[in-house]
Amino acid sequence: MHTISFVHIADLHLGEPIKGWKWDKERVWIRQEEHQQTFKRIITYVKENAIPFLLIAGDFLEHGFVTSVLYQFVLEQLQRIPDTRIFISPGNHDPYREDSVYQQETWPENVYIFSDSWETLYFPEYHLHISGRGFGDFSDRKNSLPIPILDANYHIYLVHGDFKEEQSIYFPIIEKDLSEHDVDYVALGHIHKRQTYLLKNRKGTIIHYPGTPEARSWKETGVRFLTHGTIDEKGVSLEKVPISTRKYEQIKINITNQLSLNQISEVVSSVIREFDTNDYLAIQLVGRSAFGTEDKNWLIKLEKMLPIEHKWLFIEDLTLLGYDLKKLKTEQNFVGTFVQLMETRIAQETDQKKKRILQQALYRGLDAMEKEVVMQ
Ligand SMILES: [Mn+2]
Repeated sequence: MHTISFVHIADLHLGEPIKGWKWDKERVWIRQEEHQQTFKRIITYVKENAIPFLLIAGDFLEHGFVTSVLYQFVLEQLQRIPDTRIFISPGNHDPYREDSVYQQETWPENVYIFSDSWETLYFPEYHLHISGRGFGDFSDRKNSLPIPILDANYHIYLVHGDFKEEQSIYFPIIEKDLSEHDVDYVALGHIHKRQTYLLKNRKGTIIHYPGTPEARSWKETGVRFLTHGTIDEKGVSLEKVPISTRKYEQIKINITNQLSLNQISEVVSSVIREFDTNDYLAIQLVGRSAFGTEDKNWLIKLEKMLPIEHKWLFIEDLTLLGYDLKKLKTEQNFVGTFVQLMETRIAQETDQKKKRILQQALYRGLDAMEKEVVMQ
């Protein structure tokens, strides 16, 4: 029996305007270009590994944003792998509508685009059935599955949808119904986070979302992958192959205990040195600090003090206003006594974890007392 090798991707959203861009508009084209580079790299991977099947599980080309330049680019890429059979199951962002690029443009012979009803194709040399369906429009509440094939050797479903979400308006896929099918692998798209499910049915069906190969939002941090799968008599195995061009990383740094700009820059620098100089870093400063109120330009000053090899930093000040402890301490009242007592205890504490808890307790106590004053 043959071993079937395939690459499964989804949710490229090529053409979609960049969301949450944190740098100047003049440079947003760089990010757009990176999404295309990622697709190009996927095609190169398929070519170099002579993969016979490429499965694209929807949200491939963003509806309404596919310019003729983008279409030409995609076409040229697909033409680089004429020996690979390419299957596309349109998603809610690239539905198989009359005004879609899928219906309006011509596609190479090795590309098969599924319409809005299930179809099953058979490849005798691999003993493989592939069933697929696409969105006909921007939403689809009605769940359905293909007609099961009896005695099929290998069977793959390719579809864009919401697994386990029975009320979804984006093609619900019901676990119980799917369990009754003798399918080896369900290649899904829609959820941007990579995930895999295993059904406890006869074939031990594997259901898989590869996630976005290039981050589309700040929720999609870290390295992104394509999925390289194989099916043989032992079953399905999946390999994740890093494919993203550049990573988004979101970092929270607590600066409560940093009292000078130098101290803050040291802490921030040591954190960002852990990351690639190529990464897009969104840094959120949290904790207690009075810097923002005392110096309006402090963030600009801070940025200038950070390692210059990191060119893509975005620093956001989310700190809460700190208290002027020196001043409070001198007050001859309950607050002054409280600050004095807490500072003594913090100074005496040698356990770093307990020290942090005491520091938090100091600020929470001050918050509570402040509220009480307002209430009186
Ligand atoms: Mn998507």
